[in-house]
Amino acid sequence: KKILFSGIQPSGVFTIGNYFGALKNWVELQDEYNCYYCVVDLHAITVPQVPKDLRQNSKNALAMLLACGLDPKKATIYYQSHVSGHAELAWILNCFSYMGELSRMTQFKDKSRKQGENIRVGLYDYPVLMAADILLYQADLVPVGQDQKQHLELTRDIAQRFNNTFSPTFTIPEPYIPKAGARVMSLQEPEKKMSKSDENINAFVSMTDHKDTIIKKFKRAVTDSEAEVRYDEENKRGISNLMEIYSVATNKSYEEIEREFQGKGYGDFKLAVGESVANLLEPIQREYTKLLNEKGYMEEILKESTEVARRVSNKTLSKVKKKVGFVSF
Ligand code: AQP
Repeated sequence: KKILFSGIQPSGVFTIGNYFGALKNWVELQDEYNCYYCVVDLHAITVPQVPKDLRQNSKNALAMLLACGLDPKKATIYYQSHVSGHAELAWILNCFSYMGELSRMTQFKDKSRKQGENIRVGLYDYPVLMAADILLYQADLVPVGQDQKQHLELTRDIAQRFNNTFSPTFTIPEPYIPKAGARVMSLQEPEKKMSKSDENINAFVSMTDHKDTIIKKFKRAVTDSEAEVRYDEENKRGISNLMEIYSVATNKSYEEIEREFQGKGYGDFKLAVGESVANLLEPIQREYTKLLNEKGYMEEILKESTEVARRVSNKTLSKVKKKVGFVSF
């Protein structure tokens, strides 16, 4: 089986963007590949976090991954900070990465703009830690959205550089483009993606939002001054985004949706989108609450998965340490 790595930051409550863009695919991939799914808490602290919130979000994240259908019998699911190899390898890879290439990362440029004057080194170094995550497990495949493509390119460059300097050590990972990967946009500013850390809570739908809240948020979603449900990404971003959400929630095609709402107003359409999302989330939310209430189960899973991740990552790390010239012990 090919090895696949993916991570998600516990930087807030997961949104339906995380679900349709990542988690839903993760569930499908676990049957086909040897998957490592990591809650990347080390990445989360590249921007300021309140410790008690980070801890809670991290616990909730694990429960949500399981509630969405990830199966610990099929995939290895763990916290990044529990496997010290991530930080260790990141340090070594730092010494094989160039300032120039990191400075070109668009995510750093975007996120650092929001951080004001004291930009943290960790934010700058984010892509090297991501390279370590991937290379540590000798991943063949990494599911990436458009926004992470540049980081994966960098991972490949660093891996190749290391391999060329010494001898083949790392598998060069390929991007995995999911068959049905939705990109969900903000409900308030449909030109930017839906983000769990958006300051405007009406911009995103959380995986844990109550049905009434979901319907209210869709009702408030920014659209346009026409009254036609038609897919047109350029001129009707808001409506097109709602159509995409409705389409992934119901498996209906854009043509079917256009037909369904012909002659009807945006109000009816928005209500239908809200209801379809609420119905989809309902069983996930039920499972999530159940999991958070039976603590022993999650801890058991974590123990086993973390051991696997430590064992596999140590194998790579030992090789790396030997190659760079550290004394073995
Ligand atoms: N709006 C989105 N549409 C589709 N996919 C999305 N992802 C995130 N937002 C959308 C995908 O979710 C996975 C995990 O993302 P992450 O938590 O590592 O970081 P992110 O991409 O930065 O997600 P957020 O929600 O925007 O978090 P914050 O606000 O903390 O930065 C990734 O596979 C991502 O593509």
